Amino acid sequence: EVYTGMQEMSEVDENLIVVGFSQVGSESDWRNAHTQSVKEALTEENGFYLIFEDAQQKQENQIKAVRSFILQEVDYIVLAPIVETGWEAVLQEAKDAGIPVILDDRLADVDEELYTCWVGTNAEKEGEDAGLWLADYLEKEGRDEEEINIVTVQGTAGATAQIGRTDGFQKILKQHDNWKMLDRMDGDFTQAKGQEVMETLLAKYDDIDVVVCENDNMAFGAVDAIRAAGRTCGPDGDIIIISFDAVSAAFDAMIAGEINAVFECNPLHGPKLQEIITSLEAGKTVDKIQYMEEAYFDTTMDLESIRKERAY
Ligand code: GYE
Repeated sequence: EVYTGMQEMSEVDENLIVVGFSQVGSESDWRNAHTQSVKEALTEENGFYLIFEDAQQKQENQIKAVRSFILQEVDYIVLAPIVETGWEAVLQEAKDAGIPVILDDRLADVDEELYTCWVGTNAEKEGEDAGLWLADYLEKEGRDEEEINIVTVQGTAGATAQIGRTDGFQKILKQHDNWKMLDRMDGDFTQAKGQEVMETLLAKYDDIDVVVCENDNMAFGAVDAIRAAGRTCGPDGDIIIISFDAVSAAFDAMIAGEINAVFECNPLHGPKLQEIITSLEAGKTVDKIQYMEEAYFDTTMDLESIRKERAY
């Protein structure tokens, strides 16, 4: 049961740890897996009372949610900030109220006194890994001297995952004089926007060799746009597709030969949050920055077997 409505707060068993969680939205498969993981870990059975608020991709809704958590005097606030900027005031309010804030998934650009710790992904490393993979792939294909035209379908502008993946890939791009970034466009991490942006890019450029999609759902949209334009992609097609997240549907797309490689972003943060809060309750200190473990997958691997072992 997910609770809303302040008057019921007095009915909550006082032995439970009350956590207010402000989620970004439900823009992607990754996000849905992330929500589910948090809901499955912070249960009454495990000693928690979770107040879940979906901000529908709007920062103002997240700010409202954090303020309502403060009014409800929750024990902890978990915040997945949609973008990095604009959090100073409301997080200061939480601090003044004495409520610890755990940043989750994305970072907030605030004084580090304003949050207890952060759990998430090393997005910059993911971007770099994607660039290194591309260099290796092109070399194996005998195309390492060729002029390579790249476009990026970017995640929500100003979100940690967007900034990191863009910067990380750019770092490797700069090491290759023959790689050219033709364009970067915002696809807001959704499949519909990814498709729309890819349609625009295909209309604008007829010589795209590589599409970097900053999450899987945008990659699914991009693949649809490429096929609708009568073009081909994947290992046997003429456009290389690189993506991030590694949700289950991305394995289908790699197995179907539509996407070349996916850089994993692990959404299963629930157990980690449970562990952090339990430690804090016991008066222990926790690491300020906590990265999830991540791998990458491409079509040269035994994807069917790998997928069987995976939980999302
Ligand atoms: O990659 C994307 C989601 O912030 C890491 O947000 C997260 C990203 C994830 O919408 O699919």
